[in-house]
Amino acid sequence: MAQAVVCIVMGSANDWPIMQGAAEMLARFHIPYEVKVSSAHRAPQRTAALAHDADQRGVQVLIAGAGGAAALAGVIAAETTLPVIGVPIDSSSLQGLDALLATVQMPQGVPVATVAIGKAGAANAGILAAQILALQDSELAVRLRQYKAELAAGVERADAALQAQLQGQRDGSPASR
Ligand code: RP5
Repeated sequence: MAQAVVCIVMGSANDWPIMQGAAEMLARFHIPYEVKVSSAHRAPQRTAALAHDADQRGVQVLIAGAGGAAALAGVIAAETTLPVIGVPIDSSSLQGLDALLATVQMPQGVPVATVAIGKAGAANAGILAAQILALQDSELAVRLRQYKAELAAGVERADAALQAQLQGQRDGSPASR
């Protein structure tokens, strides 16, 4: 397997159904990644070591997802100069608002690029990691442009389908007879 250039870390194995979205995006763009469970609160030394050694393993971007009082992304950012993307996870009774605030409200000097809560955020974290890597990888930049074109084409198709449906309703309505 190719050397991982993105490291996905999550606070609990229970976060995987959400964080899988980041992994799927990385796979789509042919980016080798590794996935790890580590917790800022339950395993602080493991988390610090994982972040501290990341660049020596060839990692270029870290994605950290956690719920509740989510310190994971911030603790990782404290231990590395690699870019860190934080994904707040809606795993608590506060539906991720707690994790969002804990992840985004970093003190000056230790940035975490925080994305949306939950599944959309995890997918966007994968795309953002790809965009960072694409600065030094022109083939990856081409794949990202294709992805954007596919998004736009999907909107065109959805609009065409809606227009056809509305036209069908108008054609079938009593007022049009
Ligand atoms: C956080 O606490 C984890 O990221 C997870 O979202 C949440 C609950 O963890 P578990 O108790 O399910 O392991 O640290």
